[in-house]
Amino acid sequence: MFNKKLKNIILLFLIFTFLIFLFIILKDNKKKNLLTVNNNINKIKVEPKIIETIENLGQPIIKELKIIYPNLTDEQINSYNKIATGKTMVPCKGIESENSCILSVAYITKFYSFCGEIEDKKSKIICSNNIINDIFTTENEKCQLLEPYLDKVQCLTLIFQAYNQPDDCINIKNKEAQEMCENIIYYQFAIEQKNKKICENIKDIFLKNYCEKEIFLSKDTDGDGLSDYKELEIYKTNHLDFDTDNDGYSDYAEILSGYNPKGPGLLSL
Ligand SMILES: [Ca+2]
Ligand SMILES: [Ca+2]
Ligand SMILES: [Ca+2]
Repeated sequence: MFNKKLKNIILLFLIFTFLIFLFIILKDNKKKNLLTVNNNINKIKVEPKIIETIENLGQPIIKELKIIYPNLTDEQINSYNKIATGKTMVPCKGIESENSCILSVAYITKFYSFCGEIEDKKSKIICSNNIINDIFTTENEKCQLLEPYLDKVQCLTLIFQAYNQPDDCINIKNKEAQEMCENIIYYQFAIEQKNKKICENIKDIFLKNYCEKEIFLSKDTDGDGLSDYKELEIYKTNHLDFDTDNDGYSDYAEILSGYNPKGPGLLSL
C-alpha cells in the first residue's frame, strides 16, 4: 500500500519535472525563433536603406547608366552608386575597374571634375561627354552670370577641362556645348601662343573679341617683359626696343626698380 503511494508520488514528480523541462525547452525555442525573426527584421531594415539611397539619387540615373555603359554589371552599378553617395573618389582608386568606377560616379553625381581622375585620355573624354550633355545648359547659364568676363571664361574653361584640342569635342551630342568646347580650346590656344589669328576660329562673338583684346593687351613684341599696350599707353617706351634708352638695362628692369626707362633719373609717370 505504502509502496504504491510512493510509486505514484515519484511518478507524479517525474511527470511534473518533465513538464517543467518541456516548458523551458519550448520557451527557449520560442526565444530563438523570436531572435531569428528579429535578425530578419534587422536584415530587412538594412535592405530598404540601400534601395532608398538608389531611389534618392534617382532610378532614372541608374537606368541611364546601364544604357550608356552596358558592360557594367548590376553589382558594379550598386557598388559605384554607394561610392557616389559618399561623393569621394578614394574608393575608386586602385580597384580593378577604376575607370568604369570613376565614369559611373562622375555620371551619377554629375560632377565633371571627377573625370579628370582618369588617366586614359579617351576614357576621360567619354566620361566628360556624357555629363556635359546633361549639365551644359544650366552650368552655362551660371557662368554667364559671372563678372568680369575673365571669370565667365574661366568658369566655362572648367566645364571643358577634359578636352585639349577641338577634335576632342566632336562627340558631345549637345551642339551648343560642342561649339563652346571648341571655342574655349581655340581661346586657350590663342592665349598660350599669343596669336590673334587663332581667335578667328572662335564662333562666339563675345569670346572672339575678348580673345583678341587679351592678346593685344598681353603681346610683348620686343620681349622685354612689358606688353605693347603698357609700353604704348602707360610708360610711353619703345614697344619694338628691349632697352629704349640704350643704357644696358631693359625697360622692364628699369620700371621694376623705379628708374626712368627713357633716360637718366627715376621713373616718373
Ligand atoms: Ca615690350
Ligand atoms: Ca621696350
Ligand atoms: Ca634702359
